[in-house]
Amino acid sequence: MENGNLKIAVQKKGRLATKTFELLKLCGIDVENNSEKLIVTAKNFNLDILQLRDDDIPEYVQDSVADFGIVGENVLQEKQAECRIVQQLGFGKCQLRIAIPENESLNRIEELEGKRIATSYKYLLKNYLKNKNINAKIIELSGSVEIATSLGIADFICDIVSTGTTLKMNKLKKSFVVFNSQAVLIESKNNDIQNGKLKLKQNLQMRIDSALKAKKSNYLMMNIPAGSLERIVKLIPSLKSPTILSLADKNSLAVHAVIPTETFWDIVDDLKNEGATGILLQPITNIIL
Ligand code: PRT
Ligand code: ZN
Repeated sequence: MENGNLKIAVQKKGRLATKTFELLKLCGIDVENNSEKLIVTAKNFNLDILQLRDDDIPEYVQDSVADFGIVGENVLQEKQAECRIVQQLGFGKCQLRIAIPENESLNRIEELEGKRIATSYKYLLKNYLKNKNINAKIIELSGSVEIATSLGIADFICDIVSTGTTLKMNKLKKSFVVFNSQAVLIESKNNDIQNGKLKLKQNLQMRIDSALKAKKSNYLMMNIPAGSLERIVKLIPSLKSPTILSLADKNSLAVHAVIPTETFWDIVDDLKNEGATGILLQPITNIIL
């Protein structure tokens, strides 16, 4: 469907779908999340959203059917598609791990030698074992990998782990990390794109970048005694120089700054000790530096 719209391939249903649509919303893109349709078109941006199985996303992007894709890095690397990672997106975090029966132990990587390991991630596991100089037999399964040891078809498994609950339920425990993954924004390595689309692509990329930066930052506002200004400015890990505003009360000032969210609780006691009052921390939707 060539209509000049930018195209992004996303997971139709599953662990990445909700967060992906949330991200588009944070980018100011208004789109109906109707998973029954293959393609939905944004209402206020020239963007078609292709809703697919996650396994198909790398190929759609590699072949330039979609200009962008959002997929787990585990799937991207497993498929070995010719795609470039534009950005890590900070959600869908998980690990591809070796897991073993809970009553067994695996202390050294060399103990994998000669073992049978069941996985749906044959390529990633093969690469990992090769780098560690281990010869093991990879049993490729397309699903339900966690029951392979109890069925006796493998000694260990290699599967995606997030909370570890699935392993526990199957009397398994986690061992070595084969691959750390999260959702990534990908594009084709083929740079052949029309000018109009390139502008749309850059615009969407800027919106995603700004939404991700905003997620990590908050807007800090407070009133301070004028005499503490120098010391308080030193305490604030501001993205840019903080804004200082005068107040009707000449002995006080208002200070506003964008700060990394995780630093707030580290500095709040020091701010209070310097006399800061009315400390407010506000969420931000977008940041363009
Ligand atoms: O239908 P489609 O093919 O699109 O989806 P899918 O079923 O293949 O994938 P889906 O929706 O399960 O996962 C999509 C992506 O989310 C994966 O490729 C990973 O990048 C990421 N992700 C994050 C996970 C998990 N967390 C996760 N916990 N993918 C799978 N799991 C599974 C895992 O396979 C195991 O069965 O959840 C179980 C383990 O979870 P815990 O929390 O019990 O440890
Ligand atoms: Zn899948």
